[in-house]
Amino acid sequence: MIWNEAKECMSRDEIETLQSKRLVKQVDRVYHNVEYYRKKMQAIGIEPGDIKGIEDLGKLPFTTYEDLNKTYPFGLAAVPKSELVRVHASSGTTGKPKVAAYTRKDIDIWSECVTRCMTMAGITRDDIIQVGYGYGLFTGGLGAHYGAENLGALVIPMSTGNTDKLVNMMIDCEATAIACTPSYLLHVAETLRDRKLLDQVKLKVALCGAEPWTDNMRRQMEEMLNIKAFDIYGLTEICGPGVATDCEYHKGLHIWEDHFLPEIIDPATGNQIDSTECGELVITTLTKEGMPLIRYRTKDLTTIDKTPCECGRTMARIQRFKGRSDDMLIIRGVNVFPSQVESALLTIDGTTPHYMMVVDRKGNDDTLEVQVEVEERFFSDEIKDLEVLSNKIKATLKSAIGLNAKIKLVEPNGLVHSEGKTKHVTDNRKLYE
Ligand code: DLL
Repeated sequence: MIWNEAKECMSRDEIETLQSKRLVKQVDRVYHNVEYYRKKMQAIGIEPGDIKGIEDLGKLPFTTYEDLNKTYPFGLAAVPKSELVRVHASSGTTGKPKVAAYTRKDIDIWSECVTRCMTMAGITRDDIIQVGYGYGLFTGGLGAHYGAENLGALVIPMSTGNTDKLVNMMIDCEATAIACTPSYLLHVAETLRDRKLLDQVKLKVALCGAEPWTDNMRRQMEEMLNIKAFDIYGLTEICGPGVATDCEYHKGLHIWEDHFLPEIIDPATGNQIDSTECGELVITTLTKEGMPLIRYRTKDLTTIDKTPCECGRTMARIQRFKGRSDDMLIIRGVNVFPSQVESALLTIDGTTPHYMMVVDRKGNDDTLEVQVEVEERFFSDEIKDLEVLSNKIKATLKSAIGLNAKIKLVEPNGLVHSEGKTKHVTDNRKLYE
């Protein structure tokens, strides 16, 4: 089933004509309404009149996290604050969070996009869907929630944090669909198995995203729960979940090109490359009013396939991600930059700037160990001092990155000190295929 056939099945010509029209309008809006963009465009000698269609996209400047940081929180808003109705945010590097601000219409379009994704996964208004993404500043919970309500499904807004309760509600309310991170769904499946409840589950479908996952994980969850699992992609800056999803043929994730204009660039040079070659995904929001973004560098590495899909949709497909062009990690669904860990450590007396983050997956749970070199004196002092320091580091990291890490204190020079680019992360999970 297709939610919005008129849009999802346009011919390539129709898609590009619409994109061109919307791009011209969007560039004109940001130029006149957002001083930061106007200055950025003026700096490279570009005026709205120079952009006649998508063929001129490459003339426009990129938007990066640094731009969001400089203009935090509302410097890129293209409407007065009174027209904004919501903000969401996710972690930045060491600076400010990445904030997205929405008008009422932005929320409606976002909901439409999520509804399309849900319909693509076979979810209908007759379904009972549990939303197991976090509600709050993270876009997952409210994004999935509004999309499901727009579809007319019955929504159970579970959020995260209490798996036993989620499992009880799943059985009692006879949930037929679930939206949560893939690693969490595997954890839910194990809980159901351990509580011997698997035969009472009525689930048919799962919509998983917010972190990379593999076909192997898909097979595992499909077999354990007897469901079909779909991949949903999105990022806070663009709106949240619902930028793209895979259909039943699982040959890439259809991106809603009437709202998000994708391109692929070489992350090293910034040059546009053939979209069938792997590079960084760059997205321009074509209809966003609150905080429109021009050529936003997602840092996600992928390719784009514009050939028609067997499902009948004509919207291009981005392939499963090959990695990121920066060092962001997603641990238990939480975005973490090593630089956040580094600056948190620097605030603690007794630690040195030498650290290593070891990320692993035990069963289906991500683990994070932070190994930190500390000053000599702690090792000659009493064990109790080491414990105090370790607890302090743990608490500081928890507040900086929102995750509980295991702390391992290391004597000076106990970690490898490289002369070149120091490696601060060992990720033993194999999440990108
Ligand atoms: O993770 C939005 C979201 C919520 C997507 C719920 C899907 C479901 P952020 O916290 O801003 O937003 O993180 C965005 O997460 O740039 C990717 O690196 C990664 N990511 C998101 N979805 C996927 C996916 C939400 N399906 C960053 N596969 C993105 C791989 C994903 N990576």
